[in-house]
Amino acid sequence: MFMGENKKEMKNIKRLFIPIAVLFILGGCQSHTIDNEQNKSVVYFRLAEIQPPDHPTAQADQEFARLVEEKTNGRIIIKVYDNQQLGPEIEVLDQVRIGAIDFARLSTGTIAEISSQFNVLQLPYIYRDSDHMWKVLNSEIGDYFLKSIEDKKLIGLAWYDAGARNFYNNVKEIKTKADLKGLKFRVMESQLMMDMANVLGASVIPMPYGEVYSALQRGTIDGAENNYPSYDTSGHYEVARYYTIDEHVRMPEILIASQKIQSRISQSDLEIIKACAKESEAFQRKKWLIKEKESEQKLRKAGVSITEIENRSEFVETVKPLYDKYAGEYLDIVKKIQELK
Ligand code: GTR
Repeated sequence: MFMGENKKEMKNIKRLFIPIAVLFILGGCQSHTIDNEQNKSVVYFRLAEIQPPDHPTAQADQEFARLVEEKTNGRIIIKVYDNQQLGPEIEVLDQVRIGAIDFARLSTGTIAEISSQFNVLQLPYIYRDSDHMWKVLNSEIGDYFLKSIEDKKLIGLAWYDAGARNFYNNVKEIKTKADLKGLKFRVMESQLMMDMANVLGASVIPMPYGEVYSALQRGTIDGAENNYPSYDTSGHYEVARYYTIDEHVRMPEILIASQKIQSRISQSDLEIIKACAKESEAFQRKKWLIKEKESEQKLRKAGVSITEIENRSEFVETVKPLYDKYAGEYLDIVKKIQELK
């Protein structure tokens, strides 16, 4: 646990009072059990997704919801609210914890803000490549992390792919670490990501995903960092045309549920939900690989300048001190991850 986490939680609870009240008024009724025409009892749930409908994670949420409806014979209906309709990720996470939102697909970067050990899963350059990351997520390490959020009033359901994150900006081509100096990048509201960009020499401004496009337009920031599909579907490439492939982190996505859902469904339906979530992983990974390629092609056609950093050793060396700071307590897990072949 980070020191001061309790204090932070108190602040979060206060901060959430108004949005939650509004949510209960506007949306609460949608998650009540009702009778449909066949007089069958149906439970409705809401799933929060920040990405737009053409993004692979949003498509996987839909697939998950489809599977749940099919496998429960329509007893459980999950409605996906994509495109940030239910708010920024940090707030969605708080609301899932108190049960105001039932499900969410989030970045593990967001989860790490309430469970610091998640930083291990997104340490810069911890994975050799995508296959290595998936071996970790599909191993007992992945299972351990999904289970570990039970003490945060959450149920960890599944992992989705988010590729590798890369810097982009609207000032100049980045060829070396030194080129990052003096540029202001938006990062997620994640302490690790702030530190990572700082040690690489960049200035950082943490802000919600939904504010990045206009911040780039206004010049509040010079750039941000994300994977190909997000850079594409957010439209950020229209206002920041230099993309630098440095692959500083692989930050998996996670599908979670509120533990509060358990009061409204049977244990056997919960097991069905868990199985459907796991089943949707393969669907998402397939969609991910297709979209990553499509986005890259689209961006190249649109004239985006794409620079691959071939020798990443100066990046890898510079971020090493972050391992002690963020994984000092979890070096056993770091070792297990690194040794997994
Ligand atoms: C995306 C991810 C989102 C969000 C976003 C961000 O890759 O899918 O969940 O974390 O990055 O940068 O805020």
